Amino acid sequence: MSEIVTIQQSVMAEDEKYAFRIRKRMGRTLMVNIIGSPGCGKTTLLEETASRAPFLFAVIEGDLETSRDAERLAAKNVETLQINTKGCCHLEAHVIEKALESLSLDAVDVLFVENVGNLVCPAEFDLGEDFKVAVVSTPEGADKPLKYPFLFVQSEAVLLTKVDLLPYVRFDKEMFSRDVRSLNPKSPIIELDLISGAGVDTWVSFLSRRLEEKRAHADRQST
Ligand SMILES: Nc1nc2c(ncn2[C@@H]2O[C@H](COP(=O)(O)OP(=O)(O)O)[C@@H](O)[C@H]2O)c(=O)[nH]1
Ligand SMILES: [Mg+2]
Ligand SMILES: [Zn+2]
Repeated sequence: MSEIVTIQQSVMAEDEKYAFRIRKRMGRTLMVNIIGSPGCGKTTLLEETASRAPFLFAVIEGDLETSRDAERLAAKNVETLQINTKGCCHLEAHVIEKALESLSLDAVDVLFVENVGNLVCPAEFDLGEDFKVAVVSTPEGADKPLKYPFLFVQSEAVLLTKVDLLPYVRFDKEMFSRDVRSLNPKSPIIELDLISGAGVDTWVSFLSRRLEEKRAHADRQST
């Protein structure tokens, strides 16, 4: 048992080196790691972001199989690279570093990673991102923050998607907000209806603000 723990720790320590290099390489590009269950709306969020964002972005897509999500984003003229993890339930920094070789980031303001649909281990891996974002959709139920606390502690924004379905599903929004706040007092909770697009502007403004902060920070570092 203790051996397994040791191996896991050493793999994660090794990955921290890749994450450190990626963070350095990003320069003025904001890197955002999007984490949520399968079907919560991660790809739809990126499609809607493409229609409204004043910044240019690229996406690294993580899925076990297929390049369907990459194709959806390519149809929106977003530069996308699909990673197939072939059974692995999260992305790791060494895989991201390899993927970066095939992306041209020169003209890109923001790099999104759509992580493998999973609320558990993606939260534990540093990909070299500026911050993680947790996505939950209303049909999943309001109890998810306390059941998967680490993701919500780690995330710098919490997105609640499919709010258009609130009249049809049992979702206690007050409990959800209270539980998120108990784990993470600061991060914004952004409500989204990705069918009508309601809330997407708030998400885009949040990203624009974070991009400005990143650029200001990077410029201070280089002077
Ligand atoms: N009603 C509703 N459906 C949504 C919303 N966002 C995404 N969906 C639908 O949920 C399904 C899964 O979305 P997708 O973006 O592929 O989820 P992903 O697996 O997290 O990337 C699709 O059928 C979307 O059209 C939303 O805000 N409201
Ligand atoms: Mg997807
Ligand atoms: Zn995993």
